[in-house]
Amino acid sequence: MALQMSALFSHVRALPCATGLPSRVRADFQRAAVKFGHIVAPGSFQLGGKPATSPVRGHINAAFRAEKFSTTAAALWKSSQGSGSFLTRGRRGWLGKVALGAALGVSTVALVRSLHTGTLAAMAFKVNLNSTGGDWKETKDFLLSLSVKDRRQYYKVSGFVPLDKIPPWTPTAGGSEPSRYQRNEKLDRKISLYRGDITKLEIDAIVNAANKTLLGGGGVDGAIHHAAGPLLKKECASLHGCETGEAKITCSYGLPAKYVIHTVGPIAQGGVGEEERKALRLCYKNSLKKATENAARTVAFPCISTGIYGYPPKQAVHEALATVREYLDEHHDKLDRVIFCVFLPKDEELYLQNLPLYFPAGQEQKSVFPRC
Ligand code: AR6
Repeated sequence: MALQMSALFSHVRALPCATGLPSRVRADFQRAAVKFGHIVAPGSFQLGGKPATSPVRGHINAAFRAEKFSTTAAALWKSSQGSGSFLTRGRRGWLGKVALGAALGVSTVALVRSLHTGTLAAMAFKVNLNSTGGDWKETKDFLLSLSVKDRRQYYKVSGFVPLDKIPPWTPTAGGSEPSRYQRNEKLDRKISLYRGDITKLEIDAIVNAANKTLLGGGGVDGAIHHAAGPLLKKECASLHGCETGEAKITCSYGLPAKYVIHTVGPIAQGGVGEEERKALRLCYKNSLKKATENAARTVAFPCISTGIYGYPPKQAVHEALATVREYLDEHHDKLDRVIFCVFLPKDEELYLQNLPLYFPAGQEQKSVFPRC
């Protein structure tokens, strides 16, 4: 508990608007500091200082998860509300309020309970995922600061699918074709084939097969925007589009996934050449790169370009599997699971046929090179 309190106080110190506190609230803080002086590092409780960063949120969340702090200060909390000047604006507002509540000794259990019933969180920050009027930056900061469990109350989709309901694919012996890659045991349990709606997956990131505007469309793109709510489009608009083969990342708002990675596949209605093949590979590679850059360890892909953009699924499956295999060979320590999320039974069949070529079983492995 000492550690958690110390973290909490040091982060209260870090809250940027703390310098603007009214003297009454400042005094409350100082009283709280004295009260917890025996567990707070000397000199760690000062007002003013560095800007709030995500570790601030992390520590506050960590503090929430602790069993309890001490006594009550609800009245002080209420009075600071009345003063109307404690971090009332901006994305740090709710953080400050939560930090104040905790720092002043509201039991963590009470804090958690009030967060769940929406009292404290709702007082501090109104989350409205159905309105275009909301501030996407504040909402994003708020949602990304929550644990998966706390975020569940904001899902707009029903029947979410957690990772433990998506079994890893077990390498099996290849069919008639020889395996194209050597076996790599480090990749065991890192691949899944899942047939269903990608918008339901409660994982770190889902990939969207978007278009260059990033402003939504049909197919999986339409499903993702519909389920995420209008703030997704607002954040996407701030990204100024995306070129074919590139990838950009956003918050997922009402979706169970934490992030959406938007990529733009090649349009292949006139046939597939080297350019389209390379572009499709880039979609997978750049999406995985975006995931690892953002510490997203579980990622799901739809069958990019194989719907409205007309890339033949029988060819696309090889580009998808080869690119993921090569990326995982190099970065297996940064990813826990890559899920091929297919929607159509014929795509599931294609992946079942081809997975053993890229993720072969040890004993059954065959060489890609002809024997002399
Ligand atoms: N979950 C998983 N996969 C899905 C879902 C879903 N909810 N819905 C469709 N799919 P497409 P594209 C599969 O057409 O070919 C949009 O208008 C679908 O069965 O969504 O890259 C964009 O804005 C198919 O296998 O994407 C672009 O303009 C795969 O998702 C354009 O379509 C991709 O089909 C992009 O076309």
